[in-house]
Amino acid sequence: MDSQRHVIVELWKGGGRMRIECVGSGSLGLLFAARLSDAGADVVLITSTEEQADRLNAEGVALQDGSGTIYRAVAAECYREAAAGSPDSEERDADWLLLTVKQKHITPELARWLAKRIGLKTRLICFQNGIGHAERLAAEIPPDRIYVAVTTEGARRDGLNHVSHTGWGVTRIGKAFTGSGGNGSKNGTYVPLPEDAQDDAYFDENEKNMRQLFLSAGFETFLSKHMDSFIWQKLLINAVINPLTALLGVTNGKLPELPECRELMDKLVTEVCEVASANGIPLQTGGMISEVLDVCVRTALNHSSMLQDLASGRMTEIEWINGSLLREADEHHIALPVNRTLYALVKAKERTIVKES
Ligand code: KPL
Repeated sequence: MDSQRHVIVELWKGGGRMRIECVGSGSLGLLFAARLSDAGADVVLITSTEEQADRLNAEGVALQDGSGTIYRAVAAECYREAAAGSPDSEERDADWLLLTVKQKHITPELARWLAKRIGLKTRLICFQNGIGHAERLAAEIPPDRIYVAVTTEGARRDGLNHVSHTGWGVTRIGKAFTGSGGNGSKNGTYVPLPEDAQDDAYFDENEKNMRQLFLSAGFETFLSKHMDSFIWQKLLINAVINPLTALLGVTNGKLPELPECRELMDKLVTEVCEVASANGIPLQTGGMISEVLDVCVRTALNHSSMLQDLASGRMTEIEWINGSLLREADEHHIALPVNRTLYALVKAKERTIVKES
């Protein structure tokens, strides 16, 4: 155990171990559960099926990375079972719920279930792509308990309890509703955000302890007061890369190599920057084109999540990525012809191949 982790674990001995519940046992849920548990947290994974919960309880999470496979014991509960009983005492309340399901699974029923799961001290961190989920959850959950996160950790689920950590990234976490609208803009031009000072009095002890836990688990993590800006940058990246890779059936790295695609990418970025700006998040087109190309290079071998969804006959997240952008654009009377066309093509593709209802 390295010295930093040792200090954290010592710190918790007085107040007990930090209790984390990962709601969603896909690639990110399994990754966080294994590494945070390894770092000393008490972790419970909430699964969608009993089969997965049984496998996890019997074998733990098998986490594979460059240095081999580790097995990490975690407790798992199936969502249906967990829904039947609510936490019986404050002792059992989680400190943090990590919501790692996809947007399409954030139904009013799940929001009500989460609301019951939130005890006196519990806070919820949402790791979804796209926008609109925090607002939907806030219909059932006190807004000051809702956090959003943007992560570039790379993970792939290889089985019910198997996950590969395919690339280390950066994770930013902050309150979903700050009321400040902080976005790094100055005179209408996007200025790259400096990281907020991590010892800022704005962040409370629970937030700082949670960050320390993530750091101890090896995740480069920052608390941020400007999540709006990070969310929109990620939204733009997903709105460009995901539908194009999904429709063409290519890896992320292939996109910039195709001249027709490069042209579409430029147009898509320009459109999204216009909507972002109308929403008070001025993103600079040139800077964002470079950012998208950089992500394509850094994740060159990735099959985007939308490509994976279509390949497996699942509904995609198009509704919460390009679909959300279209709805925002309509409110501001902005036309998004390229986004609209890609949105329609992915919806049509879903109709032809989706196996799930
Ligand atoms: O987030 C992603 C996704 O696939 O959803 C990117 C950044 C495009 C990486 O594949």
